[in-house]
Amino acid sequence: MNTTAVAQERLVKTAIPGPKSVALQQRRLAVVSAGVASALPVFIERAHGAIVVDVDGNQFIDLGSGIGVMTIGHTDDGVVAAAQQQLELLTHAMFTITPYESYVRVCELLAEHTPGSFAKKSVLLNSGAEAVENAVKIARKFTGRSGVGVIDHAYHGRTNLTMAMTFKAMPYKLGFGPFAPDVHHAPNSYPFHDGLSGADAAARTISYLEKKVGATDLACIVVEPIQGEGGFVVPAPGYLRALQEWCTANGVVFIADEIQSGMARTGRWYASEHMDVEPDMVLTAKGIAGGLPIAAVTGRAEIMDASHPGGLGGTFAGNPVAAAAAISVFDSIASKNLLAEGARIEGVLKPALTALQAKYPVIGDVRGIGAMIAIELVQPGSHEPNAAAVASVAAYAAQHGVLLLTAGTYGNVIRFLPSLAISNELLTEALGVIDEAFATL
Ligand code: PLZ
Repeated sequence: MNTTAVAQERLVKTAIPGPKSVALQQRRLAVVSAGVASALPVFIERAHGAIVVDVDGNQFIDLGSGIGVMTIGHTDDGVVAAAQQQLELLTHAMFTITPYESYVRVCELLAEHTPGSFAKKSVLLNSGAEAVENAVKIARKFTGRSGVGVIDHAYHGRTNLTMAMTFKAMPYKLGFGPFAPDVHHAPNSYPFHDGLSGADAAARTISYLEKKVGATDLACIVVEPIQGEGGFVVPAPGYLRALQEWCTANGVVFIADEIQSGMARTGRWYASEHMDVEPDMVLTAKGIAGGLPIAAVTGRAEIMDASHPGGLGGTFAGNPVAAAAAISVFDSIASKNLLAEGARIEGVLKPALTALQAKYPVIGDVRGIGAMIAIELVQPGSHEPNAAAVASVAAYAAQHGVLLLTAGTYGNVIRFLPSLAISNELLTEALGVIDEAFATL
């Protein structure tokens, strides 16, 4: 199949959703669990670069990249070729039965590109939540402690432990408990709302954990350097650094969940690099393999070796096809200098969104780094959330061929996490649609 045949242009041919999507939605409702909802009932047939094509032939500018997965672009030629080639050679072996080189190569690349120049080792998994689970497991084994510190507005997954670590009850947790014990939320740094310096916000987080749990009972603190589902909350400068220093002083493993913020999304390999921290463990998933499912825990060798042999694994974990795709993504980011694209995209999005903010007082905050930018919508003149405005803007954008993702504990954030392959022209065109959407509010 010629994947490059998708023209990089927006095209709305039918009502959204179109008739074929409507028909598929009927079939879906009969057999897919109601628990699996979709933000937009538009069925996607193909995609390339920054354009997604639905079954009715409508072409959308994709500003969400499947929640930050298609970082180097949909059906990237290198990823497709690597996966196709690998499929014919070896589709599965199970690394814990008989190893293969690509698993090792992915771990070498992770050791090279995650922050910190110390010796590192990795374990490969299937999903982000599974990476979080394993990170906690390893930190507990290493420290002999059980407490897990997380911060308000965090998102870490949908499994039992990671539900406990995720902040927002609806839709992630409500009625799904009881949850894994010994997980403790502490206040985060949220400059738009708390106005605190990084040092003051960190002191508040630390004091909370010291009082509620006690440092000597904490195995780890898990933080997203930029909170993803929470609404691209960028902590105040110095916040993460102070948390890390406290962790180091107290024998607590400092874990960066970079599942959404990592893999070149912010113009660095990992967002931690913007914040002057070298986490003891870094978690990677989403963008690592151009859409194939693979995830990783990478950490200081002595921590990663804490598990007894046989303690870590999983049937599909580190699958050879997904590993081949991951190697290709690492190669593309390095050889095509994709780290430069984050700054380019920020350079288009931030000024344009700031200009919209001046025009539409419903936009309370513009924030983010690289290709991870968000706007927080408020009741004009206040910091009160405005989820209704977010829903209207996203709906208008979808009707006009722009896929927008929402976020935030209060559902009042629009996040922009386009592929690094998106052109300035497409970005500008999408921003024009968003401007119209605000004008119709
Ligand atoms: N940690 C920081 O962003 C996944 C979830 C979408 P999985 N975020 C998108 C949804 O509605 O399920 C995520 C994340 C951070 C962990 C995860 C979990 O990664 O691969 O979805 O398990």
